[in-house]
Amino acid sequence: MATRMFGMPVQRTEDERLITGKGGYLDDLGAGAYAAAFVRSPHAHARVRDIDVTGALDVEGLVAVYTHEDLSGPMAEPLPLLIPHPAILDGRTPYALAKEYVHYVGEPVVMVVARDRYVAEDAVGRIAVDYETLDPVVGIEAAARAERVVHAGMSDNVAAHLVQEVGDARAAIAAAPNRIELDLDIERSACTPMEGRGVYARWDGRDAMLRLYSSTQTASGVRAAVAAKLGLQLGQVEVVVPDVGGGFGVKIVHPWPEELMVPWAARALGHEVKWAEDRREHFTAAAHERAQRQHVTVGFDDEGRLLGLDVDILHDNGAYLPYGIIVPIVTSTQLLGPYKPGAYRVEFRSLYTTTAIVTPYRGAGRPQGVFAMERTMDAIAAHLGMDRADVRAANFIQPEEMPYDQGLLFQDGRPLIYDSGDYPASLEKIKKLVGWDDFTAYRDAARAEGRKVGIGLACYVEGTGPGPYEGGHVQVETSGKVRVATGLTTQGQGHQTALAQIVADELGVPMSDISVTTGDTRRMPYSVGTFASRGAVMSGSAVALAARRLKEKALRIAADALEADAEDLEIVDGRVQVRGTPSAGIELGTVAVLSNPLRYAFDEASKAATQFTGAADYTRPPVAADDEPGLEGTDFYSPLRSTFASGMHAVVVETDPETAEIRILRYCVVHDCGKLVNPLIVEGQVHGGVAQGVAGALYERMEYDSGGQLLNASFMDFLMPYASEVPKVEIDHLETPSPLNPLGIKGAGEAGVIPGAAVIAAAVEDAEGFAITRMPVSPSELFHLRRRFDKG
Ligand code: MCN
Repeated sequence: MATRMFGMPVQRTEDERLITGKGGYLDDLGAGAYAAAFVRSPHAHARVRDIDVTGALDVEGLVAVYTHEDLSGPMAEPLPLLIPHPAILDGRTPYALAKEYVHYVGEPVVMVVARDRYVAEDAVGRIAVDYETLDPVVGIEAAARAERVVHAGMSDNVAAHLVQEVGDARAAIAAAPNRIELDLDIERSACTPMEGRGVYARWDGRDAMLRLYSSTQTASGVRAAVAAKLGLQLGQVEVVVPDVGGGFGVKIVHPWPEELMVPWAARALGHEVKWAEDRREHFTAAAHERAQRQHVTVGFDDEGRLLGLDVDILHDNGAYLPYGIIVPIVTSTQLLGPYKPGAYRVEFRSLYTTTAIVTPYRGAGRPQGVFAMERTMDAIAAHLGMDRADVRAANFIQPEEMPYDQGLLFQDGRPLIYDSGDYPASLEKIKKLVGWDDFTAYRDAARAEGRKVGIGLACYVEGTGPGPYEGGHVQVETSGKVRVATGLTTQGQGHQTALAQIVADELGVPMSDISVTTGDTRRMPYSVGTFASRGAVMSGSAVALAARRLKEKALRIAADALEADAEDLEIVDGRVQVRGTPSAGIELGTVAVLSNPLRYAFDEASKAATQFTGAADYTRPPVAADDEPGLEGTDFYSPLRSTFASGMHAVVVETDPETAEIRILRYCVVHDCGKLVNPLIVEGQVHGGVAQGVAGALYERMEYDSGGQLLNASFMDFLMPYASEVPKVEIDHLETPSPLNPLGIKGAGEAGVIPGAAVIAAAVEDAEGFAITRMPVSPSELFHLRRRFDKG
């Protein structure tokens, strides 16, 4: 038998192309396209009184200038609210171009199309917009106070309000022998992918087709939204996603205003149009996340067991909510992690502010939830003088209690049920990996030398691989090469490699014979997209099912040709053969020839040459009467519910007694994403996630001033950690297979980032001896905290 590829640490096959400059990104396309640029609001909140474009009209090379007045029909209406929810009280979404008001700095007001980007930017500079400035609403406190409102017609800034309760939490807390309250704060942050957003559109009048390229996380979502807004049928729009230099959630929104305006202008002008976001636009006009204030009240017994937990969350959702309220819903439901909370009550208010919109950023609300829960665990341990790991262990859901229903409703409205996991085993692993039990001696010895070191631990669970569905298409060429397509898109996760590994095993062909296409609606028109760590679970399962379907057909045709029973056949290294008699067989490519009445074969050796294997046979059906011609299989995977990955991080830090610099000495991860398709890829995903977790804990934040101006909208001012600041990550895996999908997989793409703020806060707290309740924490903030603590 050929080696099984599932589970092997195969090097990513796409990387050579990508790291040798052969990738094709959005801005590499459309050399002859007109360029678009946008006049964007310089104010956080204003009424647009007048737009005077005359200054731009004599700029040489200008093609067109558009304002909201040029739009009609669905294009003149607000953008869709993509994920409605009953808790949304007033769901505001932006217009493609601002209509009367602007609600954040960077909101698109005018679109300019020109010969090239230089000309377009010159024209942008000559357009005069007369604004009547209004009061900005910046930050959660200001939004909650509601002295000023963001949106006309609203009496406050509450976009959504949700309460979920299991049992009577307040009564349980009141009756508990111990009680603690915590006020916690996570600041606004954002992902900064290497490549910003971008879109390039071609309108083909001959067949009335829109051909769209977008740097998006959801090709089919963009297709559906653009078709609806432009008054086109789905079949008139094709979306192709080229190589994407990172998404991390920000490219999930569909459509972005620019993603609508570019194809709209391409059709209006009968000419290709392209827009590639610049870095400043990305900082101000794309999406941010995190930003929450949490008030936790917890009641517990003398052994540290939770009796009641009451969490009140204020969430900053920025100026609009085109993507709904996924982030605070995820925080409020997945906050519980691996624990049984006793009675639980959670309430959140999602607030409008005059700042960039908030949509999921890798981890999507979970880093905030884990921060609340894990800070609470540490506070309980401190209160009772218990070991922090023991408090956690006292509250774990046990493996034999799986599947475990937390009694809450998940973001899709279905019950939140953990399918599998072994939290006590993870805890044992992480304690061993980091040397938890030996740390006290190490800390004491370090203190004796005047050094401050601390250790932290944080646990999380993560609902991954949500539905509703994803598709797979597998096709064997007559050369024996296998083409796989799935609709979700790739931003650097290594899907080409991992999906090829799955198909290689299912079909019995070498990986080198398999190519994988993602994010192309021409190959797979129905899809959902890449987010919520769903690629491996959803597309992995879909391509496996499609390959199984194809295999069945291949064996049927081969059985006919070999005059054997299909059940006696197997596929080994791309050859269908009789089990136990390998000499009796035919190549899979030949089966593909037989599956098509034209009997057309492609000669792989000479590439250009083709040959017919005998005359085309029009008289005989290629396969069984009810089969279709061609050796292809398509299938869709649609799970019952999400599968729950989990993990634990432990960190050792050292804080400088004078400068308050925080250095990470060790970063350990135990990770359970079910069966690993490719451990090398998973570890790469964890490393990347940890880098973003460290960034969110120690460096990155979006700093608005009180007027709503983003103060650090460039890499000169936004503090991103470099390789020198990201620690070496030590990883151990636990594999508790998911019973929900055919491969036993759970997602891995967000795991690394989720406990970052919680675990680093815990370690800094341990080093310093006072509570850390606000993240990120910089050296100067730590310095001031020390002074406050020293003063008592
Ligand atoms: N994998 C595996 N075995 C598992 C689980 C996953 O081998 N048991 C592999 C998968 O085959 C895939 C990778 O790990 O190659 C990530 O898989 P998965 O967890 O399914 O996540 P997705 O494919 O859905 O990717 C989305 C996820 C999210 S939500 C964000 S945000 C994120 C992330 O992936 N954005 C990324 N990782 C990123 N990595 C890069 N380089 N760029 C981004 O924008």
